[in-house]
Amino acid sequence: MSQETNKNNYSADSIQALEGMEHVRMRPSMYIGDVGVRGLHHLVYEVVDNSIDEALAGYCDTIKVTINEDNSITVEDNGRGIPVDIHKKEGVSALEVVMTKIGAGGKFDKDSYKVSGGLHGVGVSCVNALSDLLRATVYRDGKIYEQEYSKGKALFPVKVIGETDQRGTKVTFKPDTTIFTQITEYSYETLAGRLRELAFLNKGLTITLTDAREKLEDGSDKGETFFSKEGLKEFIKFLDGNRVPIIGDVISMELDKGDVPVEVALIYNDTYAENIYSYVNNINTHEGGTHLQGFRMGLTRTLKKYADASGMLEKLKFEITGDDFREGLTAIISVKVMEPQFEGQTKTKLGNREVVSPVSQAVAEMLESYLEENPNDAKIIVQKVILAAQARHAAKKAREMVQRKTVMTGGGLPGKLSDCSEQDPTKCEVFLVEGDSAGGTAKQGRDRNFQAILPLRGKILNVEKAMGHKVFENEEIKNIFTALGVTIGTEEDSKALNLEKLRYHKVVIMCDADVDGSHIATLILTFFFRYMRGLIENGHVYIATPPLYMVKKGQKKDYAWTEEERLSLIEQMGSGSSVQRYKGLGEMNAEQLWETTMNPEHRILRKVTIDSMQEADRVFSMLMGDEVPPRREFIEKNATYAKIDV
Ligand code: 0RA
Repeated sequence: MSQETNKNNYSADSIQALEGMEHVRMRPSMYIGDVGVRGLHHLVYEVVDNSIDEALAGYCDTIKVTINEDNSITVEDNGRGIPVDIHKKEGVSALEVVMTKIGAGGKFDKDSYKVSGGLHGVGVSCVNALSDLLRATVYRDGKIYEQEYSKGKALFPVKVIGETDQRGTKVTFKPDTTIFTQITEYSYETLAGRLRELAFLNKGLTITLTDAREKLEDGSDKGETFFSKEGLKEFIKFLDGNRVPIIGDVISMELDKGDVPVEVALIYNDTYAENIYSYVNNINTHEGGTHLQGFRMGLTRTLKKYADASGMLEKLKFEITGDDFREGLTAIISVKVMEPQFEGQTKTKLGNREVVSPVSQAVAEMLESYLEENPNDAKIIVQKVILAAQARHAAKKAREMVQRKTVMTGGGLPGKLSDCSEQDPTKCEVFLVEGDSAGGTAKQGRDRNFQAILPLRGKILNVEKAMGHKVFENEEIKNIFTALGVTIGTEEDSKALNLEKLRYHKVVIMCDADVDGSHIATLILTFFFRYMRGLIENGHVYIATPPLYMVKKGQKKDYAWTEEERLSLIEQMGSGSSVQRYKGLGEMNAEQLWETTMNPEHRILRKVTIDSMQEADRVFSMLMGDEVPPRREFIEKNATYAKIDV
């Protein structure tokens, strides 16, 4: 909904406004994206955003979020309190206007620097419309005011319920379960993730999360406090905590260029991966946009200038490209824009052209002075860039070899691939199987009409730690590329992924259900994450889940995937049953493997999705990095992909 529409709605009469609330209830997805997990959590963010605005305006430094026992949510801040005086035009309190008129927001305060706002920026009235019950409590001018609403309609005029010496606003709402039908429970982890992020993005602000549904051993509620003194600098340390930095410290800065406040923090680590996160008004702009463009320009221009002047490039026989400056780079860029224009498929791409130059100037200024003051770090960065350029050059050659081979041999499929007979990719599946022996069993057990098998020998290359050209020289990886029919790299973009010729719409990773198996699955996933992210994003990647046990009695046998299932099967079959623990795929015969793990009728396939890029990246870097102890512990405690598999 555009700003214009908001204003029109605001000045419209109350009948129309009521229709506005009805419309939200009729078409909730138009306002909050969906009525699933995302939409449910979005309600919280929408309310929190109002308090963040109050903090950005300089009147509030603490926000408390509580998941109550009945799964309602309370958001409380210590700001000025939403005004409760009678709104001249509407004839009701300002609080009621904010809560019941679509698009009223905090807009009646012209001076407020309203830059926050949820992805859809719909305001708290939408939350109200989608709540069974919402209670607003305002602490202001020595009094406590209260008003309640149901499905967006006020139940009574604002009333005074007591006296106070506090200031602030408290909103409690219970999502309407006739609208949020599939998912009604809040996830502590999801809320914690977003609130932690908001604390990093708004330094100095204290945000607490309490989960009253869960008691700790001492009887208190589970909870956390998020506070960041240094903002993005600490955010980078959090994101890159599992990687080894190659420069002394995080480079960070804050600059106000023109009307655009810019905050940037970056570090170089010893990997070859690029991780840049960008935000506009606290919203993660997954699709990038003009601020990211400005960041890249500033970074490339400044580093190139420095590298040229250093004389270190003299022996390099080819040009350095933008990509080369971003290998091993982790960066966060956060800008505040008064009237952001969001574009792109998921409306997370900033379109405002006027943002490019302030950002690129700010980044250039910051980097220039950093490089001057830290010549050792500057040298390390330039050396890293040169290595990246050389590796890219080598990778291009290696890739051309792979692709030439594919073209020349007319599709030249890998010898190890047992292909299926079906030609329509949408109906085809390929199983990437750990080890030749399990591969053999899978080959016997499969339905050859639509299921192909590609055995992978042992552990595949850890791409997180390998340079680009090594990746394309790796036999197993070359096999995956050619088997899938996927190519990467065009003249303009060396990392562009071409999925047009994808030969299978389901790519299933099938590994042992043990620690080694999940390690291998993670290696393959890391490879997809870094080199074929589109494959995951388009929902083509799955994980097969072989059973852990077979319970048998006489001729009767059944399989169990969990401890509970095992126990319940033993109970069902009664005395005399025996249990076989499957340590690996190799212990199953072809028929068992088909029945339990490959047959679409019975199998459990888990689709891999990338819900939170940052979390996925943190998990991958931890699992694949040098730091062994956290990795072992994590693999042993979790299914490896717990965090990326939703
Ligand atoms: C506009 C004006 C004033 C307060 C607020 C907005 C306000 C809104 C929210 C929403 C959640 N918490 C909030 N806290 C404050 C008051 C202006 C004044 O007192 O002069």
